Amino acid sequence: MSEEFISRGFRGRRKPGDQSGRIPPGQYLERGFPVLSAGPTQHTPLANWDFSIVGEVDQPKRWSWDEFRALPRETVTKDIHCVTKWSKLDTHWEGVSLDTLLAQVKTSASYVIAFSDGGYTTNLPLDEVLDGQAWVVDTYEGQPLEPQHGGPARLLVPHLYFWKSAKWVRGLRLVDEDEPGFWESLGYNNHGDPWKEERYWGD
Ligand SMILES: Nc1nc2c(c(=O)[nH]1)N[C@H]1C(S)=C(S)[C@@H](COP(=O)(O)O)O[C@H]1N2
Ligand SMILES: [Mo]
Repeated sequence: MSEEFISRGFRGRRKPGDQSGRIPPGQYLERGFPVLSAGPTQHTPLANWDFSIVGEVDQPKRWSWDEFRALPRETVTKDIHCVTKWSKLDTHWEGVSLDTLLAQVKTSASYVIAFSDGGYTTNLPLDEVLDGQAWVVDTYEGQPLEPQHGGPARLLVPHLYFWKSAKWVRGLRLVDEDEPGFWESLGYNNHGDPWKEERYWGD
């Protein structure tokens, strides 16, 4: 056995806390937190803020800020991946699971259109936002989420590229037929799995 083989094998061994294997193809590790917004930062006063579930539902649902804050909360630690090629590891968030929110409606829909203050939208298959895959978060690293990062509340869908994590989110529209959101209609991939490099239309 050659020495080269032995040392390569040794170095390739995974240690706890090792970051190898956590950066999807084509991505680099970012330690800051870049701000990416297609339009101006939104500043909706909490008194005017609500979160609603509308569309293909038995009965639309609406939560005021206080009602939203009183819902069962979860703390999650997730890696996030932006299509502009940065990834951040172990980001800490708090908020309400979409399981909790969507449990309040009956629906036959298969897709979700998240909509935000400022007009941003993004589309997601319903079965990719259930079972602990998506949250409406209002706290980042223990602090209220800053407006530039989508505060008071944003969507967090960490298993897809970060454009699916709509900032300033105000609700979900449930639909039977999929329809492209803001970036999806401008050439970004409809699905956006970073591990499959689903960046652009046709990837
Ligand atoms: N409302 C809204 N949400 C948005 C965007 C946006 O322009 N408007 N940009 C998306 C993109 S492309 C990314 S990478 C992330 C960036 O979030 P950040 O600014 O907190 O890093 O927000 C996503 N959510
Ligand atoms: Mo992005």
